[in-house]
Amino acid sequence: NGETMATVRIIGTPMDYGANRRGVDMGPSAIRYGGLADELERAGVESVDAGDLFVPRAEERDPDATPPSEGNAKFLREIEDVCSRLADEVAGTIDDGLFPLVLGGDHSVAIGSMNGSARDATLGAIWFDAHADLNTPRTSPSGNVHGMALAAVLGRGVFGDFEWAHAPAVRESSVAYVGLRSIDDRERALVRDSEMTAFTMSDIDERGITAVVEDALEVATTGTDGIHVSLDLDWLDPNAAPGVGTPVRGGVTYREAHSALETVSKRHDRDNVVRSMDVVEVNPILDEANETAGLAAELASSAFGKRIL
Ligand code: 6HN
Ligand code: MN
Ligand code: MN
Ligand code: MN
Repeated sequence: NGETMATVRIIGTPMDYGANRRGVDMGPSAIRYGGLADELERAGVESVDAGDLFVPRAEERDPDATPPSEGNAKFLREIEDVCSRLADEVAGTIDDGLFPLVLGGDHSVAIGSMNGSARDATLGAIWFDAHADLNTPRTSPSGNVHGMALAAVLGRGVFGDFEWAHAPAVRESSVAYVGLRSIDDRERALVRDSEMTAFTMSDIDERGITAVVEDALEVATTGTDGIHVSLDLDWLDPNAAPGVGTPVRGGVTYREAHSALETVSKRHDRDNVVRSMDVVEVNPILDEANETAGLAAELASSAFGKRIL
C-alpha cells in the first residue's frame, strides 16, 4: 500500500474568516501536533511540510469591508486573498509531482484547494460533510462563507467580484456529497435542483458506508481527470469529533469514517484518481485533549493507504 501514492506536501491554511467560531485558525497546528507526520509515515507515505500560508488576523479586518452586491458574505476580500495564494500553492504542488494535502482552516479553504487542483484538469469531488455548503450570499442565514464554499467553486450565486472563486473545470454532475444531515431551508431546494449527487446519512444507514462511497467515487471519477476529497470533520458524529465549529448529531462513526477513506484509498491504488485533499473545520479550542485533530491526522493516513493488516 502507499506504493502509488506520491509524496504528500502538507499546506497549512490557518484561516477562520469563513466561520462563525474563532478557533479553526488553529487547525493546522493542532493536526500536526495530533501526529500527522507519524500517521503518514505509518501509512508508508513520504511527506514534506510546506508550513502555513500567511493569514492576517481577523481582528485587524472589517468583515464588511467588501460586501457582496447582494445578500451577506463576510470577509470576502480576505478569503479571496488567501484562497488565491492557496490555489497557486496547490497547482504548483501538483506541477511538482507532489500530492497537496491542505490543512484548514474553515471550509472556505476548499475554494483555494479546488481552484488550484482544477487549474489544469477536469476535477470531480467528494464532499464529506454534515452540511451542503451550497448557500449563496442571498440564501445564507449566517453570512459565513464556509457555508457557501461549494457554491462559490461551482460559480453559483452573486458574490460581486467573486468570479475568482469559480472553478469551471468542476462540473456539478461530477460532485458527490456523502453524509449530509443539516441543510438550511433555502439551501434544500438548491441541493435538490442541482446536478450533484447527494448521499445523506439516511443513505449510509440503508446501504452502508462502503457502497455509498463507492458510488460517490463513481460519480466523481466519471469523465474527470481526477478528484478532490474535501473532509469536513463535522461529517463525523460529535461523539467522535467534538472539536468542530458547527457540530451536528447523527454523523458517521469513527469506524465508518476510516472505512470511507480506506475505500477512497483502495480506489486510488487501482486508478491513481485522487489529485488533492483538504481536511477542514478542526477547532481545537472546543476539543478535549486534541482528540479531533488527532482523528483528522488518522483519517488522512487512511486516505493515503494505511491498512490494519
Ligand atoms: N461548514 N449552513 C450553515 C451556514 O451558515 O450556511 C452552516 C454551514 C457550516 C459550514 O461546516 O463548513
Ligand atoms: Mn463544510
Ligand atoms: Mn460542515
Ligand atoms: Mn461551473
